[in-house]
Amino acid sequence: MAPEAPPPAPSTTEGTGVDLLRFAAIGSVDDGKSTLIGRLLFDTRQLFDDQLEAVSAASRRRGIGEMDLSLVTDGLRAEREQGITIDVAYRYAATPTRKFIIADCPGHVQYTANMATGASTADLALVVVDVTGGLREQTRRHTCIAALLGVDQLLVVANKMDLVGWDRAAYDHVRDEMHALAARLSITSCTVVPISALHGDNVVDHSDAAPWYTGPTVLEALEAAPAGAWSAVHGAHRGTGARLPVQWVLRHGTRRSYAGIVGGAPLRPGDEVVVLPDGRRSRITSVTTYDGPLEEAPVGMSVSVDLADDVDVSRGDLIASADEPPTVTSDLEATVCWFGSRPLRVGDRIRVKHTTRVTPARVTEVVSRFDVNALGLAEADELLDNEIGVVRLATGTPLAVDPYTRNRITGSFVLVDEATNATLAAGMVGTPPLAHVQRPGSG
Ligand SMILES: Nc1nc2c(ncn2[C@@H]2O[C@H](COP(=O)(O)OP(=O)(O)OP(=O)(O)O)[C@@H](O)[C@H]2O)c(=O)[nH]1
Ligand SMILES: [Mg+2]
Repeated sequence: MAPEAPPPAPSTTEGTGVDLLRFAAIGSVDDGKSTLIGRLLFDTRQLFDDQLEAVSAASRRRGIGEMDLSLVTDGLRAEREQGITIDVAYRYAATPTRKFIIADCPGHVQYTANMATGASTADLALVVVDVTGGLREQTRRHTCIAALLGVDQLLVVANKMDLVGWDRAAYDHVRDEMHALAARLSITSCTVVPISALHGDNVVDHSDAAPWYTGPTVLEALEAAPAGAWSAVHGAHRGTGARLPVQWVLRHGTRRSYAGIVGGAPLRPGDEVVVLPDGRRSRITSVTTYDGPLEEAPVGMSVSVDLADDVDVSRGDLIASADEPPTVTSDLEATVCWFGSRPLRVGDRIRVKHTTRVTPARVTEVVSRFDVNALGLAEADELLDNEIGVVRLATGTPLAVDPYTRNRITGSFVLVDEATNATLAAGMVGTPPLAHVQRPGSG
């Protein structure tokens, strides 16, 4: 099943974006992500009476004494009967100082692809770790995927502290392990909060249970985290010239205009552009929205543009700033998170969905695999389900790409199965800034 679509970015990210924080709850299955999100919403009074009534009725039906707050995001869907989250659930919350878009991701290994979808638009990852079990491989995998997707702030919770009698050593252990992981991924912002999502300690209200902890609650940390950090750090909306992946060609008699969402940098009438992959040059004569013509269209806005020349533009083409064009290539080196049940190997035929273009491709090389436990790249000749690695693809038509670290729209793609159209991988153009693991004897 397809994950629910994330809520769109506000059309004017510049200026108003500062008070909106998007975060994704990630971590291993059953560590308490849904319960924590439910607790956050409950303790900040974001829930309506009918929601509360439905949750408490369902909790009673299932013989759970207290309210099972994981039901707030898991809903009362049939899949909850299995006790796990499958789809990403998006929730919206607001406190007097900030608005939040929350993605509650599934922890189960089988649904890692849905987790990647949820994390792909996040400013911050809320990593939930069950202190009784410590960091699991899945916790590391989720954190690595979030880092590869450009998330550069971690807020970690050592959850279920009630089950270890608020033992400080158990918290220290999780904190030290997470700090080491964050450092390896070059993430400098990593706060670790000891909590009980079930009972609400240190989530919204400070708890007396851990007098040794003097840091922020989860909500305080969320309110203090820099918002929009993803785009600021990676220049998602600043690092490249303007990009307009063409979604539709609109015909008005003999005149044509090209519709899409502005990426990279604002678009203005008069801008010199190239139409890629062919490379024909032209100039933008007008930029229009439903409300009429504009002098400047900001990043994230849906617009249609007219060009000065009668060039042939189709859906899937990219209109880009002529000064700072992307790279046009049929030989793509990229980092992929592979979610296929069969291994990814050299020679595999696959379909690439990049912005509004879909093209067939062939795997020409599996360069390396990222070892989530050793935290480095190692040689590989295939990628198994849930593995992250670097591959080369030969694409049927050339693609106009930017490195993911500069533009997450033109820098990302998904790989889908040729026959079933099922999503098999999330891809990022370029190689991750990660060292190779020294193998024994490799000196
Ligand atoms: N004792 C205790 N139990 C907790 C706490 N937080 C969550 N739990 C329990 O842990 C179980 C799993 O909680 P969920 O919130 O569904 O876990 P999840 O991380 O969302 O699981 P997936 O979405 O399937 O990955 C539930 O039975 C919760 O009641 C806590 O702080 N203390
Ligand atoms: Mg859950």
